[in-house]
Amino acid sequence: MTTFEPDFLWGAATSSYQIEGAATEDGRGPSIWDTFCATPGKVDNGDTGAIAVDHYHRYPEDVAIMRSLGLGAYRFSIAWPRVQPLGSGAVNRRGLDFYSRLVDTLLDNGIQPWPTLYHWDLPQPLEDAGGWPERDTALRFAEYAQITHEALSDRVTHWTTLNEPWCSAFLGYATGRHAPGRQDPAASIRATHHLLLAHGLAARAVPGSRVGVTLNLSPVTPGSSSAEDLDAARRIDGLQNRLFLDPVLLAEYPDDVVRDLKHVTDFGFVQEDDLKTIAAPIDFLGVNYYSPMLVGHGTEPRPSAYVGSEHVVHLDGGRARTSIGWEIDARGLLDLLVRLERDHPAIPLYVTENGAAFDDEVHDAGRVAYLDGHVRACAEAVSRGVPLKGYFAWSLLDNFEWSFGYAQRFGLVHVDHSTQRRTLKDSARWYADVIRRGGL
Ligand code: GBH
Repeated sequence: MTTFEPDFLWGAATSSYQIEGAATEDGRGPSIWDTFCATPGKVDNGDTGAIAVDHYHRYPEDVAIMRSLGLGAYRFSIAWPRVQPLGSGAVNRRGLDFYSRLVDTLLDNGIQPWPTLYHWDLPQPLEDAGGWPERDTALRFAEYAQITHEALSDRVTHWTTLNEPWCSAFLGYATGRHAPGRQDPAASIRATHHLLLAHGLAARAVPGSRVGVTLNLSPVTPGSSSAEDLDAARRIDGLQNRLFLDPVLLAEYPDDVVRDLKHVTDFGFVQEDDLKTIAAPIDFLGVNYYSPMLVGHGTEPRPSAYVGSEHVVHLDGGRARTSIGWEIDARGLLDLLVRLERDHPAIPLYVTENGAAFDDEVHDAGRVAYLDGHVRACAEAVSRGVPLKGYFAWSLLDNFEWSFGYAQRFGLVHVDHSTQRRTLKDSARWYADVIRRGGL
């Protein structure tokens, strides 16, 4: 039997736009995802998060489900356009009140609230003013963080600033697969810097609380030991992992990445002291892991999220895939956690997302096997001395899976998207058992 320390935190995660719905209720302003979804061709099937899984109204039922699973913590995100409909200035009390009710309900049920301040729903007026490529967006974020912290910090102890800034920057501003759908490589690097700056400013704006940031990280393996493939792996590791880890934890941008990006942008937008701000002390690092990466050198350049590295190709590792097409490799999570401990010892780690899309309605053996393998990888990492303090399954509920719409289901709990009926999947029951036993 594999057990974890009794204080290991077991949770599940969601995000605001993916579950809340109620997009125009109680004074919420539009976000870039409302706009993106309304743009024909951007989201499969024309799906939108306008209703999503109606969590805004059904949160008492959802918290009751969390309690029945025995969750120790619930990771959710706060929608900035509910708190500040224009992204700056006026505060919308009714928006904050929703999160206040949610937090109270969680605490009444013995569940720790783990809010993330930004999971991709930028207020549209800030995008109209230039979005993340503009420095001002980071300053606005600090203000929003402070407002939200003031409202909830009497009950919330752990704050996460950003979810996956890589996605916001590169999918939002380089490939355009995510909102706001821009395709401007130089802008994606400016966005990266201002997201990181936003993180650092917000980390300072939550005094007395524990604070962290969640990154989507992945081990990157070269397809062969050829010099070209090794260089491809170095480049992708740089853009996926070190471009975010190094400024946050070491107060520097990796030289090789800056060099790789030379023909895309100089880093002239970095102002004095920015890196000091970005490296504000944090109490934990959140790690989202789904799939490893295997890369090599391609002869023909092709458009890529990895800007400046258009010659890199993504190779097939030959493993089984989930329904969204991502390869399944629990070993990748172990390698990643061990590497993080090696490169950045002593920073407490939490897996803040891990999970799989499968179509099965309720008897989801594939998801159980995926989660089982990855929880075992976590146990192995702990046994090797990695300071891993908790694990959050993605996701509590089937939800709006961004540009895939409702077609891809990551939930432990099935949601019938026409009736909003919730049904526990086998994976939810399996997870409840893991939590009850404190391991596998
Ligand atoms: C997370 O992003 C998000 O935080 C969450 O909102 C989302 O619902 C969840 O994951 C599931 O998607 O095509 O094989 O090269 C995940 C970020 C970035 C992970 C792209 C997979 C591509 C893998 N993703 N990446 S592959």
